Amino acid sequence: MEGGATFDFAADVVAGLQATPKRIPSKYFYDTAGSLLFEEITQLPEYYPTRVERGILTENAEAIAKLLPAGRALIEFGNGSSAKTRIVLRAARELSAYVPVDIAAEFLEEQAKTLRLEFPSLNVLPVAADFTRAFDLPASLRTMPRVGFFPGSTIGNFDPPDAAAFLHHSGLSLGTGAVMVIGVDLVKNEAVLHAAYNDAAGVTARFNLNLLARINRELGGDFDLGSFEHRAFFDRGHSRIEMHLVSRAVQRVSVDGCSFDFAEGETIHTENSYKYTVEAFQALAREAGWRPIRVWTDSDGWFSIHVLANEADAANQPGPRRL
Ligand code: AVJ
Repeated sequence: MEGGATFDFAADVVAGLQATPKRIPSKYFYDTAGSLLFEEITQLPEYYPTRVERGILTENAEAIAKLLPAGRALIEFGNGSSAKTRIVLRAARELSAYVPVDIAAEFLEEQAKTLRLEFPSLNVLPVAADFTRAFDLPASLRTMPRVGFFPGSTIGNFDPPDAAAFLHHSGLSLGTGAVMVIGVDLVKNEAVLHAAYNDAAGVTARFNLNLLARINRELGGDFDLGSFEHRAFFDRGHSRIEMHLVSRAVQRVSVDGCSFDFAEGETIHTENSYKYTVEAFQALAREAGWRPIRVWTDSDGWFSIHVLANEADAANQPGPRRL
């Protein structure tokens, strides 16, 4: 997500380091180095979400394809570079259009070219936009029924009110009658969660510390990477993994002409990754105007793929709803 027009890296870093407690938004993990490290994370034995979600998609590709009858447009929140996109595109024959929506316009175009070669009959129409806000779809989609696709439990990076706001906005962008297919990581055994964010090979630690390296590279920061360490833990009260960078000593760091003091043990909060129960996620979706119509999980119940329907009156329906 480098160079996105609506992201102001310098201002967000300075404001976040001036705040108490210190924090930096997790969206800044993904420069080129960070994106490569995340790719590496998805292949780690401890990092189950990518593998398990891919399994659920593969097993249920036919059922998902039935949600995409001829003439529908598939709108992905994200650039569509993943193997998961291909599982859906391969299963969904006769899709009228595939629309990846991402802030990073250049990467989006590259991905679109690759997909056009792989799927010559598919109309790939990338949209460069910040999908956390309402955005306009290409005019050619106006008459097509729409299906949103938001895999990867990326929604877990939003605090629940922001997740609800995202779902509400996406409902407005996709329109009444739209369907949303969304991957959501689930609450589970704490040891499994802990290991997924504290891998033995230390890739997640490098991913977290790359944020400081990126600040040094792009904002002229002078972080000493050896003076900070990775910490990740499950906070059951908030139902989220928190990632932090912990200062190993009293130190002063300067970024973009501003200096910041750290106490020994003080942290920069770099990420929240919320874990839901199926019921809690469905309640959030309902609040945001979507009606849950299907959910699949793996046999361990570690990850979920939800299908939601955007009905004009979904938020106002009384009583328990059909599943
Ligand atoms: C891309 C947000 C789904 O929260 O698991 C992986 C990012 N952070 N390891 C997640 C992440 C640390 C990931 N998401």
